[in-house]
Amino acid sequence: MTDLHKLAAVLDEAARTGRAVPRPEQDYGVADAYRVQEELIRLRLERGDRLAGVKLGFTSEGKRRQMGVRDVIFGRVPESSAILDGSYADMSRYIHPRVEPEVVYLVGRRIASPGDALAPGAVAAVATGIEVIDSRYEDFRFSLPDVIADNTSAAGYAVGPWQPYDPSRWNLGVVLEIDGRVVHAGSTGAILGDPRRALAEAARLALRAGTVLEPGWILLAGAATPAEPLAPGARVRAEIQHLGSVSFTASAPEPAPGVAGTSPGVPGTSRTPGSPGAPREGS
Ligand code: OOG
Ligand code: MG
Repeated sequence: MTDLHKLAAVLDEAARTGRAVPRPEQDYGVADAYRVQEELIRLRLERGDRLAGVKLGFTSEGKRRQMGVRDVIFGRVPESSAILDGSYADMSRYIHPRVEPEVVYLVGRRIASPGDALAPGAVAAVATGIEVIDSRYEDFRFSLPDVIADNTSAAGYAVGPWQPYDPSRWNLGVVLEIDGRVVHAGSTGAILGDPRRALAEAARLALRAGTVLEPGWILLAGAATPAEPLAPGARVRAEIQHLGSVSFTASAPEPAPGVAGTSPGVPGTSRTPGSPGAPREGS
């Protein structure tokens, strides 16, 4: 367990400093990997962060094929990683970020078991989201335990306007655009074969990780398409049929010291002071 604590500290530091680390040499299984994730989150919460909710990963074949990993994974979404719809994502936080479109559910009641996920009011609302994933491992390469330990590469999330939840609308078109060009298109039906399974699946994995889903939390159901690299200055937009859209712009690089003038999109110019994700976490 000491080694697992050490791994959590190394991954936490990598996320805070935006510097990639080599994959761990030690062998460990999925159960230990979730322990590392829990410790990693404990370190963040200790610094004053809060949980916005949870996420699933590798719920679609497109993602599994892209990353060479087969099992569905569970991670936690820190509030400090929020990106406001229509604003800027602070690129100085990331190592080698990628973006992917997400169905986002708003949890309506406490869910302590997969059965609770089927109760009326379990989902309070639904929205289109974009997740920023940013593996803390060099070259974005990892094994299944590695990515679980690294909190499933969770690094940022944006949520569009909430919509009433209509469970009959489960197979919906999804597009991810960069600078107005469609880079990935798919269907929400690719998520677990039916995205209505996401809440029960999250509850099952949460239970195994020793936690429950709280009302007001979000759930990212897992990308329906492969992820796309995020370059500075890129404008990212995701749209899901009937669920609306969400967008943000990746902050441009800071002007070199001594260069007069500022470029549009410099971090700090367009954010609401004190908004989630505005200051770098831990600074
Ligand atoms: C892991 C995160 C996977 C998803 O939606 O499938 C994920 C990764 O690809 O680095 O968030
Ligand atoms: Mg995702």
